[in-house]
Amino acid sequence: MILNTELEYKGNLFPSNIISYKKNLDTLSFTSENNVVLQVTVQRDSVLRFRYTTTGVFEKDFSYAITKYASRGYNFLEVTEEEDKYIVTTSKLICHISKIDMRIALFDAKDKTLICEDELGFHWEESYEFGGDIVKMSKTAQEGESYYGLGDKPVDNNLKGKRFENWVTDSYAYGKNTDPIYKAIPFYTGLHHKKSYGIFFDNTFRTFFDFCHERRNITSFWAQGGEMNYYFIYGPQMSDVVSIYTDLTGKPHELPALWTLGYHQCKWSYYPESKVKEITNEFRKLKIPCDAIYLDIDYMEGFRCFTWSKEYFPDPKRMVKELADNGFKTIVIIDPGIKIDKDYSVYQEGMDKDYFCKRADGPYMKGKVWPGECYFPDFTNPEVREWWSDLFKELVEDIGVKGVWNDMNEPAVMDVPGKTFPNDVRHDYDANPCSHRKAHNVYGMQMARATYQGLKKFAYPKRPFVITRAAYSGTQRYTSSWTGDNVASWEHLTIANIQAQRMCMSGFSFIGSDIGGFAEQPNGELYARWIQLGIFHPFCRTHSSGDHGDQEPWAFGKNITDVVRKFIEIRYQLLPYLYTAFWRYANEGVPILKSLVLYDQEDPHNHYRNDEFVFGEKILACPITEPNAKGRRMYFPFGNWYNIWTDEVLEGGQELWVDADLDSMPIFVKEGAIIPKYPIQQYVGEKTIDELVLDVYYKAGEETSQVFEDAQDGYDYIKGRYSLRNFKLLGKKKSLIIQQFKSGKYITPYETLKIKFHGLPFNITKIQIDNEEVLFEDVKLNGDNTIIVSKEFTELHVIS
Ligand code: MIG
Repeated sequence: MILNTELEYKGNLFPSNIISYKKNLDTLSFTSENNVVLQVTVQRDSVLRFRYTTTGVFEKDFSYAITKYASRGYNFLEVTEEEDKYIVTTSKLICHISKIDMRIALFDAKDKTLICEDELGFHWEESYEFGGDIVKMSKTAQEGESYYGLGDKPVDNNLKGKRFENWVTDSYAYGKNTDPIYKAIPFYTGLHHKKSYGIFFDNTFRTFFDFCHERRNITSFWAQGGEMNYYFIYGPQMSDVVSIYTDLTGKPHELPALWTLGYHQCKWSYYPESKVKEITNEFRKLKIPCDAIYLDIDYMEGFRCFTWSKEYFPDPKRMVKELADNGFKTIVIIDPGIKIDKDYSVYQEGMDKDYFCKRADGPYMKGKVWPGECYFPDFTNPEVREWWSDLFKELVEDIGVKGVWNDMNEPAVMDVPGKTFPNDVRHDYDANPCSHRKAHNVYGMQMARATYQGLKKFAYPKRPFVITRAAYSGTQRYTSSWTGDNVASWEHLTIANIQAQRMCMSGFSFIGSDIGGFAEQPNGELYARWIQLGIFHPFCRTHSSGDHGDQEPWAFGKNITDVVRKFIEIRYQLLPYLYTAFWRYANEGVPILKSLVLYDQEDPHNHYRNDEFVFGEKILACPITEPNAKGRRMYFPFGNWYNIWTDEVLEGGQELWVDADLDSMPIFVKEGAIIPKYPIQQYVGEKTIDELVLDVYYKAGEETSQVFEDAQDGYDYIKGRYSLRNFKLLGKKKSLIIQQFKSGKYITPYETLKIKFHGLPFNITKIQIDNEEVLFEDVKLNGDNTIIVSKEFTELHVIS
C-alpha cells in the first residue's frame, strides 16, 4: 500500500456506491453513499478533469496553473447509464465510471482500446494533524508502459521503476537521482501500445508519484493535502499530449525578444564595473558573440534588492548604457528576501503595507539569506505582486536593465532544517488563505510572475525577460528558467541534457543549464563539450559559482576558445530557426526540444534513449558526454539524416558510430528540411540582415518547413506584423521544386534568399522561378550549388 503517514487512524478510505448523478453543461457529478463527490468536467474531447471531495462539498475552485486562455469546448458529449457503470463519451474518449466504487477506466473512442484504468482508484486518509485528507490515486500500469515528464528530475528520461516527490528545494550541487530539486511540475505522460496520454495532478501540496516502484504494475500519485484533482489528456501522440498540457497551463504570453536567444555570460559575480567592462570588451575583441551580461548579488548594497553598491557601481545608468552601446543587455539578480533594516525603503514599505509573510500565531516569517535576517513578501497576494512589479520602475525604465533573474525563490532559507519556511507560515493564495504546505510550491512561481509584471510594464514597448529558479506548472507563461546549481562534471553534462529535454516535454521549453557547471571547475574539454550541448538549449548561458577560477570562453586556452566561438557562431546562424521553434511553442505549445520518444513514439528503441534529441523540427543533435572522445555511437530515429559537416546521408532506425573530435559534435538535418540562417553577428541587431540563407537538404519526396520572423522585439507581431514563410519541398530524380506560401505583414529587411542545395542527385542545368526560366548569371549559380533569388518567389524549380 501507499504509506505516507504514520497516523493510521482509519487507514485508507474509499468511495462507496454511487447513489446520484447530475449533469450541468460540461460537468457531471456523481455522489456516493458515503458522501464522496466525483466531478468530471469535459474540457475538450481529449481532456477530462477529475475532481473529488470526501465531504460532499467542494472548496472554491482555484488554480495558479491553469490559464484562463486554455482551450475549452468539445464536439460530442454523451452520458449513458448501464447496470454497473456510467459511460461518458466524447469524440476522442470513452470513460467508464463504476457504480460500486467510482473507479475509472478510459478508452480510445475510435478503436476502443484501454488507455488508462484505476487500480484502487481514488482513496484517502484523513489527516489528523492538519485536517482534510491525504488524497491518493492508483492506476494499473499497462503492459510495456513507460513514463515521462515531471519537470526537472535529474534521472533517465523513462521514469519507470522510480518514485518522486514534488517540493521545490534549493539543491546546491545536486546529483543524478537527487529528488526533489528546484521545480514542482506534477505532470507525466504514459505510453503503451503506441498510444500516449498525460496526467496533470494540479495540487500544490507536497505531491508524490510512483511509477511501478512500490508495486511492479501499479502507478500511483498522492498529495499531503488539498484535493484529488487531475486532468486526463489523451493524445494518442505524445507530442499532442504535451501541446495540450501546455495549452492548459499556458504558453508563453509573448515571444522572447530575439536577443534573449543569443549567448549569455554570467558568473557569481562580475564586479566592479571595470571587471564587467573587461569581460564584455574581451568578447568583442575575441569576436565571440554575446548578447547578455549578468550581475549576481554583489552589485547590490549589502544585498538589498533594488539598490546598487556605490563602491562597485557608482553610476549604473551610465554603465548600462555603455554596455548597451556595445551590444550587451544587462541582467540583474533579484532575490525574495528583504533585509530587515529600518532605513531601507523596500523594507519600510513592506512593513507599512503589511506585505511580508507571517507565522501562524502572528510573528513575521524571519529567515536568514544573503542580506542577513530578512522578511519575505507574500507573492501569493495580488496586491503584493502589484507593489513588487512597481519596484522595477527605476531599474528597468530609468537605468535600462533588460532582464531580471529571480533566484532563491523556493524560497530558500539558510541554516534551517528543510532549507525553507516552516509549514505554519501563512499565505494569501489569492484570497484563499492557507499555510505554507499549500503555498510552498507556487511561491517562486508567483514571485517570477510579479517580476514579469514589472518587466512587462517598464520594458514596454519592448518584451520582458525574466529567469527563475523555482517553478510550478504554468510558470512557463511568464519566464525562462535554468536548472540550478549543477556541478562541473561529465555526469552533470548528461544530466543537463536530460533535464532540458524533460522540461520541454513538461511544457517548459525556455530552459538551459549553467554551461560548464556551477560548482567546481570544468577543464577546457568539458567546457567545450558543454557549450556544444548548450547552443541547442533554448536558454544558453554560462554561469559558475566563481570561487574556483574563470569560466569565460577564453579561460581554457586558444584551442578551446576557437571551439567555443565556432559553436556559439552556429547558434547565432540558427537564430531564425530557433525563433521559429519558439513561435511554434508560444503558438501551439510544441516543445522546442523533442526527446526521441516524443519525436517518434512508435519506435520502441526510442523509449529508453536519453542522449539524442531533436532541436526544433529538423535538427538531430547528440552531445559527446565523455572525456577523450573522438566520436560516439548514437541512435538515429527513422528517416534519413544529413551529417551537417559532411553532407553524408545516414539511414535511421539504427545505432551508428559518428566521428566527433573536440571541435565537432554529432549534428544532423532531416532530409527535405529547409534550414534558415542569419549571418554571424556579435549580438542580435549588430547587422541588418540583408540576406536570408536557406540550407535546402534534398529528399526524394515531400517535406514542409517554416520560417517565422518579425521585428525581433516589441508587440507588433501580435497585430499581424510578422513574416511567415511556409515552404513545401518536392524532390524527384531529376528535379527539385520548392513552393513558398507567405503570410503576415512584416517586411523583412532583406530582398534576397541565398539558397544552398545539399545532396542534389543531379547537376543543375535549368532553373525556373515562377514558371519562367532564368539565367544562371541572374541567380549567381556557383560551384557549390548556391543560388540567390528574390525573397518573393512562389515556385522554384531546379532541373537536371
Ligand atoms: O546561495 O546568487 O543558483 O545561480 O549565482 C547561492 C548567488 C545563491 C544560487 C543560484 C546561483 C547564484 C547564487 N545563488
